[in-house]
Formats: sequence, structure tokens, C-alpha cells
Amino acid sequence: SSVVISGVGLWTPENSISNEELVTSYNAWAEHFNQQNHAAIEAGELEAKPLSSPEFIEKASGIKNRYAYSKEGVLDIHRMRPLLDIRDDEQVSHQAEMAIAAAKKALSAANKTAADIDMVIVSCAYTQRAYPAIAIEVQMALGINGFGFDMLVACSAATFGLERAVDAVKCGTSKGVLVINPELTSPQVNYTDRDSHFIFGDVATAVVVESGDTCQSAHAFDVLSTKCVTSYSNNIRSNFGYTTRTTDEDPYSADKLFHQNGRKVFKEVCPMAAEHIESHLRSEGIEVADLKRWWLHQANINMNLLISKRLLGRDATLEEAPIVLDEYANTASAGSIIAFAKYHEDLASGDIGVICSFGAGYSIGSLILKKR
Ligand code: CO8
Repeated sequence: SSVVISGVGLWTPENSISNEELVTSYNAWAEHFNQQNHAAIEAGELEAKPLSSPEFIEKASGIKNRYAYSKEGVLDIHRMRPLLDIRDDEQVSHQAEMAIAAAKKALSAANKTAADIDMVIVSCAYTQRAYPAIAIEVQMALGINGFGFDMLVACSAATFGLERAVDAVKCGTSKGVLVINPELTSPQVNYTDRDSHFIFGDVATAVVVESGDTCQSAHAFDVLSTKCVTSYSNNIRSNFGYTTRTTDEDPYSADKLFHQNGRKVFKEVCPMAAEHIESHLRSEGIEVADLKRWWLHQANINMNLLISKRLLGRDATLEEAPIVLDEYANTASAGSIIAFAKYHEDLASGDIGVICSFGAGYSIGSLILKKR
């Protein structure tokens, strides 16, 4: 029997930050820095911090806005990082809270309850602790029997997690799986780095995977095939980790946060993603022209246009390859799932679409879906 995606949930934080708000605060920080370090800059010992602009951000990335789990602190030029409340061990953790909210929406979209699920995968770019797994905390909060675990695959965490879920249902070890992506990216954003301060937003997505035999959803998709690939690259990197304290380094230094060689990533990942999608479709005997929808990773609008153009020979329309990064920015692994959540109900039975992620690792993951 087939394996289906029967429900998807999207949880969006209440707070948002526009390009204008973000740039105003970054520029005030940069000017303050330059004033404070005036003498060293004049003496050529230190480089002045350059200014950012909303026009550059929108043109270079397509991003106009991002959501923030905690806005407080990000815009404070004497802080430049989110301010989260401290929670004791008995309280629900921040990332579990986001995950639970998205999971409840996915369960309801799939017409399912906790009793229908026996495996919980929390898959994202970072987890706020190593153990107990966020997935096990979510499992307990939702009252799910079975097991849960966390996995990290940066931007491809959602698609790689979905492949694990599809395999588990296919081989009969699980009857229903929740794959949840609580992307709390803001703690790892360097808001003092002009080149990357605008890129990321916070969000949580969740997907229910089950057998076609048990599916009770009006908007389910058969998973025709999945394909994951990785290829090592240092062009997107974060060096923060549990060994950081042993080296006595500054835990806040720029290399401990998200940093990238954006132009190289753009150049290397676009052809990789295009070839990946094409070969995945070909292996299933599907033509590019047969695709009704491309739920692509949301890192940069120009990347998505380039990838679809390579395959289609023209720009994809917004209906074919919807963009959500204008509103959500890059949300690591959740981007393609947000696009799927917002743009799947209009497809007709038999329509084919592809979810595809690409990013740090490098990692690329795709699922070919057919509307039931
Ligand atoms: N304001 C004004 N000017 C700017 C700004 C700014 N904010 N930033 C850069 N500039 C300037 C540059 O200094 C440069 O000036 P010059 O030409 O004089 O050197 C000029 O504008 C052009 O800069 P770039 O060449 O850097 O600009 P690009 O057009 O290449 O755009 C992008 C930069 C948007 C970063 C683009 O290269 C891009 O999107 N690349 C793809 C990156 C990508 O997809 N990365 C994926 C990262 S996400 C991921 O893998 C998941 C990681 C895990 C999650 C992490 C969560 C924190």
C-alpha cells in the first residue's frame, strides 16, 4: 500500500520584524561601533562597519520580513540577539512549545489524534539541548506512545526527516509519524553582520506521514519517491558546539554563529539542486513539464528562479513555484514545508509536485508527491 502525507501544520510566531526595522537597528549599532572605535578605524587598525539597506536585502534575496520567536533583544543595539526567558526543567522548553503548536495543527489537518502516531521526529537546524530529546518532550506533551528522536540536517532537516518517516511506514515499523521542524534560527543569527543579519526567521512546521490505508484526509498526497544526498562543504558553517567551553574561546564570536560564503553557495548549490530534481524525476519516469508545483527551499528568490529556469527553460510562475520568503525569510528546513502548507489544497487528484530542500552540508532532499 502507499505511504501518504496526510496533514501539514504551520505555526507562525506573533512578532515580525520588517527589513526597515532590522536595518534601522543594525545601522544604529554600526554607527555606534564606528564612533566608539573612531581612533582605531582612522589609524587603519580596524575596519569600519558598513551600513545595510532594505533595498539591497529585497533585491539580493527577495526577503521583506521575518518572524521572531522573541523580538526583544534583536533590535536592541546594546544586545543584538534575542532575549528568551529562562525556563526551569519542569516547564515546556521553547523549541518544544513551537513544535507542539505546529504538531497539533498537522494532526488536525490529517484528521488524526495522538493515538494514531507512534513515532515523533524533531528535525531542524539546531536543537536547544542535546538531551532529553525535544522529540521526547513533544511526545510526552501530546500523549503519544512509541518513540521519538531529534535529528539535525540544517536546511534539509525536513526532507531528510520525511524520508525516515516514509521508510518507517513503508516497512511497517510505524503506523503514523509526526515530522516536526521547530526552526528557532534567531539565536544563531549574527545581527551585527551586515551580510547575513537579514537572512533568517523563526517558524515551526509539522507533517503527518501514514499509510494510505488509514488516511482520512481530504488533501493527502501519495509519496511516490524520496531522494537524499550530501556533499561536504565549509561554505555554510556554525562552529558553536558542546566542546566550545573547553577551548576557552568566546562563545559569541562570529565563527560560532551562522556564517557563509553566500556567492559560492549560490553558484554551487543551484546546479546541484537542479540536477538533483531532474535525475529524481527521471528515475520515476516523470517529465519536468509534468510537475504542477515546486515546493522549493526558501533561501533566496533568485536561487529558486535560477533552478526552475534551468529545468523549465523559463522562469517558473509563482503559482508553479510559490515563494514564501518575502514574508518568512529563510527558515532553514521549514521553508519548503511552509510553501507546501500554504499552497497544496488547490491541486487536483493526480497532480504531481516536488518538495526540494538544499543548503548547509551541503544537503539536498526531495520528495515526489501525487495528490490523491
Ligand atoms: N546591505 C547593503 N549592501 C550589502 C549588504 C546589505 N545588507 N550585504 C552585502 N552587501 C553588499 C556586499 O558587501 C557587496 O558589495 P561589493 O560588491 O562591493 O563587495 C554587494 O552588496 C553584493 O554582495 P553579495 O555578493 O554578498 O550579494 P549577493 O547578491 O550574492 O547576495 C546573498 C547575498 C543574499 C547572501 C546571496 O549570495 C545568497 O542568497 N546566496 C545563497 C545563500 C544560501 O542559500 N545560503 C543558504 C544558507 S541557509 C542554510 O543552509 C541553513 C543553515 C542553517 C540555518 C541557520 C540558521 C541561523
